[in-house]
Amino acid sequence: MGRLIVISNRVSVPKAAGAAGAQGGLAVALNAALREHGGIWFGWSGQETEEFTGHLDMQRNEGVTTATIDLEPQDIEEYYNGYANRTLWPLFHYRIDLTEYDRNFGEGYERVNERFADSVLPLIERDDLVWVHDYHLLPLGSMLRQKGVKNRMGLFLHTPWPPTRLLVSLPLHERLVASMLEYDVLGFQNAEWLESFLHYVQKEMGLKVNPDNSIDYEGRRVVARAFPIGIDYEEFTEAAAGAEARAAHDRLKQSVRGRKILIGVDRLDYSKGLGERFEAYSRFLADNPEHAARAVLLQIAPPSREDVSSYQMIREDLERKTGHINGAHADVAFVPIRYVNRGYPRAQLAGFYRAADIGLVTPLRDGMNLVAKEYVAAQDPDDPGVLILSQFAGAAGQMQDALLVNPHSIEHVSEAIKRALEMPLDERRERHGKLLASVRDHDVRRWRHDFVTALFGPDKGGQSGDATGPGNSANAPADEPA
Ligand code: ADQ
Repeated sequence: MGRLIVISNRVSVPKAAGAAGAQGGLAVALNAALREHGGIWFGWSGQETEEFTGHLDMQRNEGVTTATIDLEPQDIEEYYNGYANRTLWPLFHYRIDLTEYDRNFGEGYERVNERFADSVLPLIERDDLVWVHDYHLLPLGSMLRQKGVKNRMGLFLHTPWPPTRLLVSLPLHERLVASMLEYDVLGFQNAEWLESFLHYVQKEMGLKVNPDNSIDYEGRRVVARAFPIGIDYEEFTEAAAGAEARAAHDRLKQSVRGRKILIGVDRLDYSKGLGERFEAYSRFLADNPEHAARAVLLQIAPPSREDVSSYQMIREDLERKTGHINGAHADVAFVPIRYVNRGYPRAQLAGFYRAADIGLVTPLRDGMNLVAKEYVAAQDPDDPGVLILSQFAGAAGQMQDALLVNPHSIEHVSEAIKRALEMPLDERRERHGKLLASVRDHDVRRWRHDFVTALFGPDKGGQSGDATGPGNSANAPADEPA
């Protein structure tokens, strides 16, 4: 059985057990997959070097081998800040108004993908399975093929896939998508993004999609499927029940002195709909004076991609809105929005979620959104909070028992907040029970099991012929991370 070669833009080096709480569920899941199958996690170190050398920094931590390369400043500017985060990220989140089409970005993207391919090539052995992650590395598989790699290779896209009518605004879009068809497995977060991808290959490339959603391309069969990602349910519920979470829960509860708590936890990103959320909260305060002084919105938003100007703009916009709303509604002993720009250890985050009466998850567009799932997993089942979830998050398909909202409508979100605050205990419990079952059943272990099984292919008991997606793989073994 082959090893796994996981390739992503950045690599998360596994931490010792005591520090495990600092790692995200995705990193934990990929490290578990690497421990089980053996192999290497390869990517950019996050470090800058004056001139690219291709030097591989190999490390072994907690049973997992990582290999990283440094990139030079022009690579980081054109590939990472440029094509990945100024071109593909906004376009894939339906924001062509923010999408920058710069030839240098495209060239830098191809150059860095080529550098990734050259650097990882000597690490790949004959029977290895290659699992590439995300929009940074779409053409990597085709570059590896050009260098003679015949191994099974798969790509999982963590973001949405945009509708064809938006994607065609990208120069050289045909070339980008054709390069993706060199993978054996293409994984998307949900049926909607998968459908958009299949629409593109049919309409723009004239390819036929088989009834099982596979695509025959240049003599090979490419499997395209939805693999909805989940959280590490066990790890998260354990963290939520621990002492660190309880302390964080109590600290937050005491600080609000009996007021209801609404919580938002998002990377500071325009796709997360934070400005619209603040406006909806402001509308709620104005329309419901009886609730206004009895609720607090805690918005945790660690800055990300600070070298990109649209991210600087959203930060300024949110600071202005917070100041404005707090100025209008605050009292000497009360501030309606607590806006915090920092990260927290996962256990503390779990405690904050548990303390909150409402989880406010209102992205304008999101591949999946794990915060919605974490919020549900952290609740007290006897007295759970209410999840308000954007209908445009990939998670909405699996979380129909949340209060689903259109995040663009401040009236709609404001009404949902009121409804959530007034929801009777029976209804809260019923909704939460169904949501919890779905979060538990579609956890990150099942996600990686389903993807790796598909990557093995039909000869090795894989499910590549199964068009119905992970919803049908309830028999997936609950394989434990080592
Ligand atoms: P993100 O856009 O980063 O991920 P999300 O799925 O919500 O979005 O994951 C964010 C993670 O960061 C969560 O685990 C959350 O707990 C953590 N986090 C956020 N703020 C934090 C803070 N202040 N302190 C500590 N932790 C914090 C991308 C896609 C998503 C997709 C994921 C996984 O954009 O749509 O769900 O990948 O595929």
